[in-house]
Amino acid sequence: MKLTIANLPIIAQGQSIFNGASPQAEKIKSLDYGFIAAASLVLLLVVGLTVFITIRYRFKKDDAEPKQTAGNRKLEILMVGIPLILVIVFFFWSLKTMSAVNPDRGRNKPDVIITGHQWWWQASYPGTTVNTANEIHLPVGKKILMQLEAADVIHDWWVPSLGGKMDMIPGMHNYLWVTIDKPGIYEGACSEFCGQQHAWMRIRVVAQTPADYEKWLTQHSLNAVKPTDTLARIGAALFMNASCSSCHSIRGTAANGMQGPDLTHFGSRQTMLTGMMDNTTENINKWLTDPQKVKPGAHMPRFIFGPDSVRALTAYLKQLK
Ligand code: HEC
Ligand SMILES: [Cu+2]
Repeated sequence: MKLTIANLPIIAQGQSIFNGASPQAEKIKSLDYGFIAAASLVLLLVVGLTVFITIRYRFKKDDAEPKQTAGNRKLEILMVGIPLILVIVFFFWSLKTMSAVNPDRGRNKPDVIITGHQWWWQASYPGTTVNTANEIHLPVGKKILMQLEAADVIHDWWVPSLGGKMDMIPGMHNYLWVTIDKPGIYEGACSEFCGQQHAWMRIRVVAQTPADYEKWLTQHSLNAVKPTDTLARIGAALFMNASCSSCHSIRGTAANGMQGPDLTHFGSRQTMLTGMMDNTTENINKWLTDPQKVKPGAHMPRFIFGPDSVRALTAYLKQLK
């Protein structure tokens, strides 16, 4: 079967760290297993001793006051020594994992710049004109350097099956390496509380074979198509006049706003509003009729459109493949 975006398998739907699909995630997973093993042993020891002592030294009739002992050098060394050794082991193991997963970027240039906005993701690809949102396309089998930024408040990038987690902080450039093993759709979410719609700030990484990725990049470098029928033409005119254009860009038109997602190729996205819903005519109609009802707090105002205007706008947006 040929993999297209429509039939790419959704990997790690449960956003699990145990579902690694990158060498970075694998390294983090080994550390996680180490932690879980050590924590389980400590838990077993504590519970075991508690149960043993409760039974062995329970109060019996006619028991005299037990012998009182103060201080026990051997026991104290053990009680401080074991936790100290555990902390030292995990400290160095964590450091080693961190530098293996996310080495210094040196002189490397980022392959993609991802910016967290309340409550959506912008992705631009240096060296191309591509600027897209929410569905982030990356090639498999290549070490990719992501530059992570924030436009407003602190956000946090985390796709568990692709490894590292990284804060996005206004005014700072953070970097994260990722190598994706196989094509698929990987899900993640913003992991730093960033306001009302934080929970709906989902991430979708669309990992493609290098050939498919290049095709996608070429296609998305193109300007937006012109509306092909009357309804869509009315929609395009409305888009320019109803101030949509002051917040959204559609390359090749006068719309060049930067407050909201770039819509140049909106019609080719499968989902909208950071994975909140499928990109269908019905859902776009709902969104344009009352954004605040669909995603309360979203930084897009409610317009007073009749159903005909909404239909025209949607017809236009659908054509922006
Ligand atoms: C004040 C700025 C602003 C204006 C004006 C505005 N939008 Fe938006 N729009 C946004 C923001 C911000 C989002 C992202 C919302 C989110 O996901 O939290 C958005 C999201 C969208 C989306 C979904 C994009 C995606 O990939 O999920 C569409 C479609 C859209 N707007 C169309 C329009 C249309 C059509 C108009 C004009 C009627 C319009 N917008 C006017 C700010 C604006
Ligand atoms: Cu966020």
